[in-house]
Amino acid sequence: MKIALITGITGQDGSYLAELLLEKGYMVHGVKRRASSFNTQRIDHIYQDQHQAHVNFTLHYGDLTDSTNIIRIIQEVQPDEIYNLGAMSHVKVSFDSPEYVANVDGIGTLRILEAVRILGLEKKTRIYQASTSELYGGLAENKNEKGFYDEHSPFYPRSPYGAAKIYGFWITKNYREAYNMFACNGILFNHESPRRGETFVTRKITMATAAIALGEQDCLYLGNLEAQRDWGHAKDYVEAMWRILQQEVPEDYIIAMGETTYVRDFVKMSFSEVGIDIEFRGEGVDEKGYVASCSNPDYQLELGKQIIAVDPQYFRPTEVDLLIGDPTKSKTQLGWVPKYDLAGLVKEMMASDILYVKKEKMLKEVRSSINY
Ligand code: NAP
Ligand code: G4F
Repeated sequence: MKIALITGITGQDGSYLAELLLEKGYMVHGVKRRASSFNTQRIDHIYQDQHQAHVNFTLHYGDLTDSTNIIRIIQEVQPDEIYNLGAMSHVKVSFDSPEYVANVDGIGTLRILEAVRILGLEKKTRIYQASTSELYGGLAENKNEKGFYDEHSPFYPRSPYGAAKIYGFWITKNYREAYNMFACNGILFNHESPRRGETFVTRKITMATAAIALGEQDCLYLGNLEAQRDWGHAKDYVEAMWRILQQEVPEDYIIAMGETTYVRDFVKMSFSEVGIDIEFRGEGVDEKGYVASCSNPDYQLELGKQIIAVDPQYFRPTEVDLLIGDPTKSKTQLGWVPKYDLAGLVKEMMASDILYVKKEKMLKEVRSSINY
């Protein structure tokens, strides 16, 4: 039985990857951080099953800033595969905590690689590093002749997050070349799901769409509506991570859908999914979104009501304007075929967030009806 160790197992990707590897018969170990309140919501369903004999799932307390802890966990687990997904992953927040991001996302990667080397596991343990399309920085002149970023496009990170991740990328490649380790970078473009953190733009939009439709929120405030992203589904992307580590030769791969969409259009798609059409008027910070029509009898939205506005607090000091990746190498070499398109992703996220907001609304009503 193969043994996998996942850092960042409590995150969006970690939770889907854990499910995938368990399905494939792996023994899965995960690193979770100690927190003052529960932080395992995304994996509780797996954890609760662990007492059943067939579930091989173990969690270890740990942190990527703590070398001795990382060495001890890897020594105990003796993994065949390590997926280093742990990171402070929010680009905007990285401008507030640049040193912490460098420590976790940059040096944290080195700690994993060094631990494997110190323990003499270079031949046994394969390592996946969660690299990112943020490395490209969205510079138009760096796209290839087909208009995509590919595995040869130059990097130009535009945030402390991108700068930390570029160290993670190069140190992974260096350890592969210097010590012959099976260490690979997955350069993943944005991927989302109903488990996406609530402060990333897609989830912020689908949660707010549900809350506005159900009368629980008046207006959604966003930052740069002009940004364009290549969005896929996290479930498809963790499958690619696994495929990267099953190859004969270690290499780096882009994982992307090859299509890009404006943030503004993601808003329109989310509302349209629940029968509400939005019309945008105005420009820059004055741009606003209004209800143009509402065909869903369950939602009582007044026509012409303003429900979207721009709030400059969500702008970044330096922005990545446009990302679009070329998945040719991953499709041909890995045989990777995504099951979701953007419409399918939005549909799933909206269905999930409508249920979530309905449940929250019901709980609020129950709580307010209890006379303490
Ligand atoms: P996520 O939901 O933010 O999850 C990040 C995980 O890292 C969480 O489990 C978090 O723990 C953990 N973590 C944070 N700081 C840590 C530390 N100091 N030590 C150990 N663990 C720590 O991110 P994701 O979307 O699943 O992304 C997974 C990885 O892929 C990240 O490295 C991200 O940078 C990278 N990536 C993501 C995308 C994307 O579009 N999703 C694209 C490219 C690359 P808590 O739950 O305790 O916070
Ligand atoms: O959803 P986002 O915060 O994701 P971002 O910055 O692209 O980063 C994500 O993808 C990277 C891969 O390219 C990962 F490496 C990283 O870990 C993370 O998962 O923002 C997407 C775009 C940005 O251009 C942002 O300026 O949406 C724009 N945006 C507009 N309004 C907003 C908002 N972003 C957020 N978070 N919140 C807003 O209100």
